[in-house]
Amino acid sequence: MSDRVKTITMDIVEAVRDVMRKHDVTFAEYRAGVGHLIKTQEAKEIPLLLDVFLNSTVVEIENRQRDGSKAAIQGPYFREGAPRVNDSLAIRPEDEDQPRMVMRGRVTDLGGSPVADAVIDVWHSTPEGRYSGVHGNIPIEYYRGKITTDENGRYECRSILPVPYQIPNQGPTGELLEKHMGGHSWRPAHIHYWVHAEGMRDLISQAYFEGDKYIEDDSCNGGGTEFMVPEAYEDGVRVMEVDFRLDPAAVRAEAAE
Ligand code: MBD
Ligand code: FE
Repeated sequence: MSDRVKTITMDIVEAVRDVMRKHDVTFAEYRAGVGHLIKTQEAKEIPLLLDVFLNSTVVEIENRQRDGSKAAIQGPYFREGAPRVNDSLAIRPEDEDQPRMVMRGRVTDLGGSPVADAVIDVWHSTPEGRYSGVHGNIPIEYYRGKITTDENGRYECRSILPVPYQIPNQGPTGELLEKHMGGHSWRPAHIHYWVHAEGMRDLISQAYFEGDKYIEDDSCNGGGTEFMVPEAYEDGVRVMEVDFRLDPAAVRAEAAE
């Protein structure tokens, strides 16, 4: 048994009980809440629901321990096993005419020395704001890949440009955000990154595009302008220059006994 699981679970239950008492929650309301969770489960939206409300809090806690680049929310649509890519992510044939971007930058340690052979998992949505391997029948090979840094810590890879993005809003999570909470389900256009390097602390991050009105009005509380990349073009292609300064991996605690 893990003391931490027990302690946190009891605290969650107590926190929810306090909210119920504060608002005199009725039996009918309680059943409505249970019903909403059943719908969320049936729509396979539990990861989405939790990430909308709570991913940003894990990020906040994580960032207290970081001296280098800050982490951002991961969202529910990372998938393991993306292919290694060189100069471009795989582009769907029907998106050939879409505007392009080039992602590039440098991975360094806290002192600014390059980190070679870092692997950066990148993933982003289609121009309809959907993720491959998750929504519809978009084959998983599109818009996902692992980029490797060269001996100077540099990476560069092309893709199409993601667009302002509405999280799936036809199900219970959208209903909660829009109908019951009077909000919206938009996120700024974004690229997701997960940086891995030997001896370094993993970094999960995102990049937003300057000029996107949802950067500071994000349904998922995505960290705002801190992750915004200034608008820049090269031969008409949007350049997304993002550097990552990695913290060292946490020193493993020696076995206590
Ligand atoms: C996403 O694509 C996303 O990035 C987040 C944080 C939540 C829902 C969908
Ligand atoms: Fe996303």
